[in-house]
Amino acid sequence: MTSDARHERRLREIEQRRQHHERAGQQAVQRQQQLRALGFLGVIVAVLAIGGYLAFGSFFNRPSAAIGTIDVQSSMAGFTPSTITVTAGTVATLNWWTDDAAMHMTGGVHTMISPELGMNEQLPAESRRMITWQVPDKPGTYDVWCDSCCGGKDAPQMHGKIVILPNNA
Ligand SMILES: [Cu+2]
Repeated sequence: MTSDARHERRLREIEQRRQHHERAGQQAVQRQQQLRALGFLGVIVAVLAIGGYLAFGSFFNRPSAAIGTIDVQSSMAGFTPSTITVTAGTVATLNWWTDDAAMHMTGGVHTMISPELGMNEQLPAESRRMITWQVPDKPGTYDVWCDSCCGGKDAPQMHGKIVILPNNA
């Protein structure tokens, strides 16, 4: 074998090794890019999952019989709205609130009283209470009143109505 041929072969070997290294390098870069893409996808999935949980989590966690939250304000004018409607046998959530100061009310509270419904609740001045109420399974229209301000039970404006609809579910 001539020295030229040996030299030639040596050059070929070097070139092959170089190409091999290059391919390995490219593959490593591709793997890195794939990993990065996977990581990014993972972040997107996590964000969607967390967002979905925040948007629907409380909804899914509600008791199946729950209806929407009912806002009720107590004031010197009585209950606003003066009639609330719920469904028998469901869980109702009342968001009960007042802006009134304590000095206008006996004991510093508004009350929500309905002996027929076993209801006797108090709401401190300038506050808000969430009441989770298991609505009794007795459809009808019930009287409810506040007995701690403005004449109480004797004053017509201190009365409201709770309408319990039959549960057809
Ligand atoms: Cu009151």
